[in-house]
Amino acid sequence: NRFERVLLTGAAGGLGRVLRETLKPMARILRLSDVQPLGEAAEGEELQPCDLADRQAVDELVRGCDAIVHMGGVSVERPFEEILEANIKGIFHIYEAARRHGVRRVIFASSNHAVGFYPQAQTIDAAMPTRPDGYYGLSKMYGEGMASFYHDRYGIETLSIRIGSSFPEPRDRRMMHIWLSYRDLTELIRRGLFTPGIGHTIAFGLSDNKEPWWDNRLAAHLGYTPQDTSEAFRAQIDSLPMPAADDPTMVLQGGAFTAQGPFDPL
Ligand code: NAI
Ligand code: 15L
Repeated sequence: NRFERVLLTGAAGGLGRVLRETLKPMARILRLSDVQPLGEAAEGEELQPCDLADRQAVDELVRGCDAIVHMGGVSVERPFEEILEANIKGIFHIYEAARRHGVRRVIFASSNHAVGFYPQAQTIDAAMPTRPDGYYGLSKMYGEGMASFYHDRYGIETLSIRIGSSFPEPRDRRMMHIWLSYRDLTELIRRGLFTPGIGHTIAFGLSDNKEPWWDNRLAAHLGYTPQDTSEAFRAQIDSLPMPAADDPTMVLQGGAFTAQGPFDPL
């Protein structure tokens, strides 16, 4: 299974730099895009810098691609205006370009912050209402809404991955529950690209961690079975000082994001 040309946005970012390597077998050509420098094009790569807020530029970016792995955008909580440009306008531009150029499959990097206000004590699935924990989480909710609409209206299929914490290692107790290894992220994307008939599927992006907060049964048709687990890091995380019981990182699923803002520039 291989596409002719796959677009990877956010290719200069933390996950994009990893996926630039691991997605290679899934496409003859990977078209890499970001506003930050992308270095030199290797064999099988095309570089196309682009600001996601620029509709015309995104239209050009998507032309000729068979599938899109959309990782680009602001990846933390920021004032609304910044989120509006990169994330909200950005995802609109991506889907409009996909529609215009006949792209049939999108992977959307959603986030746990679309549901960040659920308590850590509650297990949730993808059918439960969103509970965004900021403008960033709201933009991911909007992105999932775009995916749903463009599927219902135009038949474009999307896997929205509500990524937990995808870094080389979990860094605190919260991340033990929601850590997603790079290997498991890559496999989830592969399933999202090549599983037939996914419509708009929302999957939680986590490895095989102990005591997960998320029930992925509604994404069972992907056949995703994580290979890694945060348990490998248990000893080092247990040795960290225990935060207070009411510390935001210990109460709500979105952790510290739930306690940010308000941003008040006026
Ligand atoms: P990152 O911040 O390292 O990478 C995002 C990239 O998007 C950056 O290289 C940035 O330059 C680019 N970007 C920002 N604004 C842009 C614009 N207007 N036009 C074009 N490019 C723009 O974030 P990371 O960790 O690599 O995350 C990738 C995606 O996954 C993001 O969408 C993030 O929201 C999502 N995600 C990541 C998680 C993680 O644990 N790493 C958790 C949940 C979601
Ligand atoms: C996210 O959505 C962010 O992009 C990432 O940087 C982490 O903060 C992650 O969530 C998390 O919740 O740990």
